[in-house]
Amino acid sequence: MQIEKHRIEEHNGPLLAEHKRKFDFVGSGVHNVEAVIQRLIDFNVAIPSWALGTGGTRFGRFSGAGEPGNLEGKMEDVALLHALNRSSGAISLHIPWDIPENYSAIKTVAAELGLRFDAVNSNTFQDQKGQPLSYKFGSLQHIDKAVRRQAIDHNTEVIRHGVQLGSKALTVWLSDGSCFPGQLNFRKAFQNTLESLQEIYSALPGDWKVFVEYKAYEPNFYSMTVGDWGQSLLYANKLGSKAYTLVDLGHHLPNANIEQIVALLLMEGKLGGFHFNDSKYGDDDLTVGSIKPYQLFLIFNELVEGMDAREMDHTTDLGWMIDASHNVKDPLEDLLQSVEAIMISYAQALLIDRKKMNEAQQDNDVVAAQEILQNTFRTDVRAIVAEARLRGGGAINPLRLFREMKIREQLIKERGAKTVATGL
Ligand SMILES: [Mn+2]
Repeated sequence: MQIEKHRIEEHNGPLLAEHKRKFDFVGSGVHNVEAVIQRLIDFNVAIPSWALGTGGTRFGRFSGAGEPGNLEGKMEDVALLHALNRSSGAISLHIPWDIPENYSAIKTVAAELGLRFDAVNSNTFQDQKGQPLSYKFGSLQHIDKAVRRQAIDHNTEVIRHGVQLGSKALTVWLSDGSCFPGQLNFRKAFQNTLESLQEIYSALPGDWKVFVEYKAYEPNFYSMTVGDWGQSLLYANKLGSKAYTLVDLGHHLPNANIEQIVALLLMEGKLGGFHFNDSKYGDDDLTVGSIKPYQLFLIFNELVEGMDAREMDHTTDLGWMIDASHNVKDPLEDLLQSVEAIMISYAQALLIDRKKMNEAQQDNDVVAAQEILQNTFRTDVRAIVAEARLRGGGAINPLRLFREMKIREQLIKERGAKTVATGL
């Protein structure tokens, strides 16, 4: 299904007066409100192809209904989100869960829906049906050259799919590591992984990037071969100028200062991409901003400050993606909430008075610095975000319209109650 323009206008009409009242109030206190709105209109977050179905845990999966059963259906879902919020105009494909069978047909669908293809993601953390060699003891790090070869070939195949669709980046997340002391020679595991990544790197087209994603633990619980940002940065630096570190918010040990990591990676010109989610304990893959919204704001504060210091384009110079799982919510509603949380934090970060912040830091005025951050964090910018959405042709309240239109019920009617999206 697609959402027609008039349906959005019918939704916005009765909400306009109240929206205007709120926007005028918050907008009048913001000196650069027009510039902020333009930045928000330009900003887009990619939706991964595995986020359109209900996720699961190792204990079970409780599938929803009306899930997209193929890639076209997943693209249709992303287009629904984009029609509602105008900030989700890209899809990130996971290979082999979503191998495009007919490139030109898929590209036509994307063009019709107004979507572009974001980074492509490889998968050497599972054995696929009919796969000759197993990744049980790792992939790019494996002691057996033949297993490494298989994993390298898979990554170059993913690049080939991405080239056909117009993607410009490969994201490599490895589950490689060890579960027990003594299982691995750390140095050899690193070197095998580096050599494998070097081969993958050499297959990258000239205008491509490779993102090396790290994770502290799980599925390996003693060591991860790309376990933290330092290790990822080591690989990225050794690989070359097309290699970057990718930060996934859920992939840190508890209480890690992610905003500081972001600041330093940006300083080094080595932050490439970002996976948004939230967590209470580990890699919980919860809705963005649902647990620690202040942390999300502090991260965006560093992102904006760091990107501006390097004169980077906020929209295109980093890869932005949501990486979450939806065990108890409708995936589309969850994604609308996640995108909204991202836009709010981004808007707030754009409001920070950098001159005053610098002065406070130069004066060692700790109190003033905290006041600047917290006054901004406590500013309700939702009407500014809604104004950007409105000007872009979206809904004032995407979630409310999703429910008013009974979109999930319509998808169930079209697709059936028993469809299950490909994924974990
Ligand atoms: Mn991730």
